[in-house]
Amino acid sequence: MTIPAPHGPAADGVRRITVLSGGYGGAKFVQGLLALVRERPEPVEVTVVANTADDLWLHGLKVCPDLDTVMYTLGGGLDTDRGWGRREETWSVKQELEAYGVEPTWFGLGDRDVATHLVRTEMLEAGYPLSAVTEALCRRWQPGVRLLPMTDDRVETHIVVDDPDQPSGQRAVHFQEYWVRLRAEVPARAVVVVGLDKATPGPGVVDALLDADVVLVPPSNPVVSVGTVLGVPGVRDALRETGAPVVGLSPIIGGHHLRGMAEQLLTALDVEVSAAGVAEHYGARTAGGVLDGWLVDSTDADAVDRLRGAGIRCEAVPLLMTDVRATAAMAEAALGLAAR
Ligand code: FO1
Repeated sequence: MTIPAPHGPAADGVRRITVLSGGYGGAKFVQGLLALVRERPEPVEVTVVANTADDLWLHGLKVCPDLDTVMYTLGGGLDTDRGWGRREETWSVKQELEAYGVEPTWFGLGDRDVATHLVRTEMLEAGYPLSAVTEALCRRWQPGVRLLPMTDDRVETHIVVDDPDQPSGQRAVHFQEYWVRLRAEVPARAVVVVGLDKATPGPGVVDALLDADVVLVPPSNPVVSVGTVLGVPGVRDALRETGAPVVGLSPIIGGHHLRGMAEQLLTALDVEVSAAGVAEHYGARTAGGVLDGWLVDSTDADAVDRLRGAGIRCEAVPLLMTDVRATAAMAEAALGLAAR
């Protein structure tokens, strides 16, 4: 299927695009971006800086959901119905662990997926940093982008929830427990990203931001995906310093997220759950934030004037990633806004 060649200036000089990404939303956006740039006469290199704060140690294995979701999605190995893990998956290991009564049973690793975690854990224990591990795994999957962990240091998002059994009345649970076991059905009182303040950007991350011609912020979760990438010390500085325009796409349409738990987490941070609220949360670069431009969905056209007043270039376009063609059109609109 051919994507219509962009009607913008063909040679607009964009050679390097860097994308800050979480899991499935970010990966789907990059699929559309790759389809678009592959139609261009000159080669374009896409670098994805992915969130690693969803990571967890499970049964002695290091699991990196967002890195794996980007790698599997772009490498053609993802189960697109689930939005995570491998297609054609089997669950014998999970069933055997349950038979042994091993917890947690609420988070399942597929048999094929276990191999990824075995390779990663083995390499980490041999002393390789997560960035080298990711590069090695991508040699098999060929995602068509340079996939960089936001940091090689250990960071983990924990969510504070109510717990009457605790003297404080609250307790912190790992993000995966909040999302997968609690199904984000209880209020999130706070988001704590353990280790983030001491983390350093992974190899290549700062340069990928400084050397980019365009930086894109896809419709990933603004708190536990994009927010954590922005929270790595040095990343915001690089975004403020880069000569590249920084353009984002709203993950909130008509006041709601499409999937995931952005509404709950934005509420925990007292951020307005709207296309404009997220953009203002990221902030205009001219006011110490990170955004030059922001795309909102057509249904949120009322946000355009408000954001322009806040110093953020804004346009309303269809933002539903229904298929690669629709997503490519979103990517084209983002590049178009960046070029203006
Ligand atoms: N999500 C679930 O809802 N249930 C699971 O058992 C589960 C297992 C799992 C294993 C590996 C992996 O990479 C992702 C997995 N996820 C599961 C999804 C995960 O919670 C999400 O990919 C992100 O962390 C949130 O965006």
